[in-house]
Amino acid sequence: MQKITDIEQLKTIAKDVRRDILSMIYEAGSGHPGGSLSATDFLTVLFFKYLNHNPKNPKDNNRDRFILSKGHCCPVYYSLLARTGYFDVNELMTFRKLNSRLQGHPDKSKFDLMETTSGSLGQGLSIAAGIAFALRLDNNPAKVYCLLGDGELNEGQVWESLATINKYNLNNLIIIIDNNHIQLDGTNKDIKDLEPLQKKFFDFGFNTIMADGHDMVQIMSAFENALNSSNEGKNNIIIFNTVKGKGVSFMENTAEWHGKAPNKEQFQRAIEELR
Ligand SMILES: Cc1ncc(C[n+]2csc(CCOP(=O)(O)OP(=O)(O)O)c2C)c(N)n1
Repeated sequence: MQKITDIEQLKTIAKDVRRDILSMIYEAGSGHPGGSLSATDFLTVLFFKYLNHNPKNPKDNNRDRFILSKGHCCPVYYSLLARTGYFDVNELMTFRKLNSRLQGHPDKSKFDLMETTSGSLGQGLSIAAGIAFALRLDNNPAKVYCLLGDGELNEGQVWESLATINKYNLNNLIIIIDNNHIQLDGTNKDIKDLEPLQKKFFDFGFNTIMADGHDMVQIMSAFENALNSSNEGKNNIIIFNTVKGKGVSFMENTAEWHGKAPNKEQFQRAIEELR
């Protein structure tokens, strides 16, 4: 796949992805806009610039693997799969419809180009660690990227995986946290505060990189930093500080838009803002 390195081009794609997210959720009448919009900028950079993948041969054994542990945010994932060429963009409008491949959470049994089914929070990192271990046993140099929500870190299984990744030094795995500070019905601070996150990850043996998840330059240097450090044999986590609902003024920084579809008027307003 041809990589895109131009920042203005990446910003334009991110806008298209945001419009896809809103259109899919509006058309379906349900879905999760908040955490999809917060992850749009850094995932656009990942899918178009850093991830080594081949949409023409999705199961290419040399592909980097991407695991969306916070599976409810699949609108951004589906949009990026379509826009990088895995399937037609028009298929996005079947999101959450009966018999569609694009279910409300990624379903590998319907869509075999995914690495795994996800949606039950806390499990994706264990799967990613297993894949990273297997790649290493096969002497396969591919990387594994795993995206978790910051609320998802409340799941104990995540911390078991971190201990395992540290024990086996699975430095071919790059963990990404979408640190938007809000989960389903409130802030992390009010629900189960895990700050200071960077210190906790450090104590678990990780090189932890922190960056603004909406600044393309910072996003790129975070990925470069993680890849260099991974090649030097360290375990890496990138914390992207983000805004839940980013790009749509009335969705920003609120739990209200974690998992709700806009009505017609709200949808039109949102699309207008993203023009
Ligand atoms: C095991 C499990 N418990 C509860 C849920 C319901 N749930 C879906 S999303 C969510 C909040 C996730 O918050 P966060 O990880 O911060 O996601 P983001 O803000 O990025 O959308 C919850 C509790 C779930 N999917 N899985």
